[in-house]
Amino acid sequence: MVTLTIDRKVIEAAEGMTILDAARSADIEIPHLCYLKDLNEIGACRVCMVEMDGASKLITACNTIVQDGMVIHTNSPKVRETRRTNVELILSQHDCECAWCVRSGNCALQTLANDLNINTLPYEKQVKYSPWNRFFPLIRESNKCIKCMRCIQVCDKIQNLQVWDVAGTGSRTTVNVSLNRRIEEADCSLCGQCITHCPVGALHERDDTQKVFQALKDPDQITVVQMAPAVRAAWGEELGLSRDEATVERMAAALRAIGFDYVFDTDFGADLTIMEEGSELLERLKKGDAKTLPMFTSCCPGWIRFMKSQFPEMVSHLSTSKSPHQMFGAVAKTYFAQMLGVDASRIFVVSIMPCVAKKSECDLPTMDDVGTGKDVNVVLTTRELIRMLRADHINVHHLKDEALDSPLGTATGAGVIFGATGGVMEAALRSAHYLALHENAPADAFKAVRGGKGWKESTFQLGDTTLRTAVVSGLGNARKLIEALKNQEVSYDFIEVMACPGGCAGGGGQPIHDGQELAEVRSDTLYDLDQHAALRYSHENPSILKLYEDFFGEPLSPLAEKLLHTDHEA
Ligand code: HC1
Ligand code: SF4
Repeated sequence: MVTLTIDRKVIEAAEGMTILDAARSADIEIPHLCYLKDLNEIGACRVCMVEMDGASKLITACNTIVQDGMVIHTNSPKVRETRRTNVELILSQHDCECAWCVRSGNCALQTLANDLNINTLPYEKQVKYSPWNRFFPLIRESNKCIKCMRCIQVCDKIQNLQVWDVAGTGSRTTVNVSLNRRIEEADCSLCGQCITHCPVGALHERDDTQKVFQALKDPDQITVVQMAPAVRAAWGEELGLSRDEATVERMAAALRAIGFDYVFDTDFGADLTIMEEGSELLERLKKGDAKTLPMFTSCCPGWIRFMKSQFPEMVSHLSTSKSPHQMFGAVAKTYFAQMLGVDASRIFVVSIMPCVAKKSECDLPTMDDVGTGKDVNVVLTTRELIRMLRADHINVHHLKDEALDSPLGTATGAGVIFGATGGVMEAALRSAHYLALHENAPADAFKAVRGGKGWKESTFQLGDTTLRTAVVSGLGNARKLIEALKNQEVSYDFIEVMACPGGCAGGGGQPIHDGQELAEVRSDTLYDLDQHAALRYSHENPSILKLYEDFFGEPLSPLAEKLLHTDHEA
């Protein structure tokens, strides 16, 4: 331990700690902007400057290690003046158009400028505008970029994709797509982690809310909305709802208040995915073909984009099962349209997802199996849902819980846990056990696959078959796993991959809490919902059983292959 003094307070701090962390442990918050623990500790923004007795210059608190006897001042006149100048300089390169910025009210720079009472700029503005394809699901606003480097670091260190880099020199230094590429050429997975790690509004998803408002006011359209598993664990965060208040039933009431005709659940699609993917796994295991084993899950479009661009030779290992929300779209426009007695073209499907990559997934030419143009019309992120609720002045605090619609709103706990890393694997194992042995294992028998660790292995016995599984989240971990597989250092039968660290709970479309990772907390909510669910096995979902009885026949039937599976190589 070392002893130092910060703002006249004597503090004991562990060796190796930064001044910023040591101060925090004593409830002294040093303002900062670019800093992200363990990811970006480069002192680029110079906002965390502090004064140290005996030093001629101010030092950065985020990356200076504590030493015995240090005397630090976090708010001396010199510190205050320098901090203010540094923030003013950053503001001089930022467009400061807060009125229509998606991060207004949730922007670290806005908060800082307000806290420092900056109300005029003594510097000439030098804002850089770069062209960008506004149709791409991920938008970069160079005029808002503050060069904190967080996007570069998260893409590089966590996702191992190197989409972003520093461009230009001197006062023209900025961040843009690396290697002078356009974003469409950069192998971006669209995981959206750069968005959730950006402290300002320099990165955001394409806003598709107006397309949904258009459909809602069209009397010929029957609007059907589905919400992803992970959305239910996060939608209340920015609306001031506690975890207990932010129920899926209250979300249903909110979606009806917006004007949707039918409120359904992607968890239903997740249960359906399990039926198809579980059956597919058993088929592949029976065949034992090295071209398709191990089998990788296919519900994360960020991961699919990564696999196609980084390891195209491995694409045959992906499950052909579509992702749950795409299965849902195809079912809504066939089975459900038939139930209503309407043409598929009248059904407008909106998916509320924690995800940016799903915006591109629903646009794929292969995601039009019904022939209406798109099986899912629009994907909105959790953040866009919140913006729609705000735009409609819906006070969610006054809403009462409402049941979801039937039949595509009926789901099991197995569907709910899809939103957490390991959840797809666990749900699949619950049903694969039943499909293989015609009896249920206890619902928690496979919980060894849970947990936020980047790469987790487990082995299970399904009758005579030993199943070796792995679960990874984060694309850097996925790359390591594939390389280990190729080098024959590891061997598995079934692998779950989610692009975002922690799975969809930590998705790139989720509400942003600067510097906080909430995937684990949100996953706890999902596991809790599963624990208390009336049904916990996808194969026991009565609506799914009826769907097979009345429409698909059985998993992997020709109609199921047509509507619920896809060719990733097409
Ligand atoms: Fe996901 Fe999925 S779990 S991919 O992470 O398989 O987005 O939540 O909706 O489709 O069900 C996301 C979440 C989501 C799909 C499901
Ligand atoms: Fe989207 Fe989930 Fe994949 Fe992230 S982990 S890219 S949120 S599907």
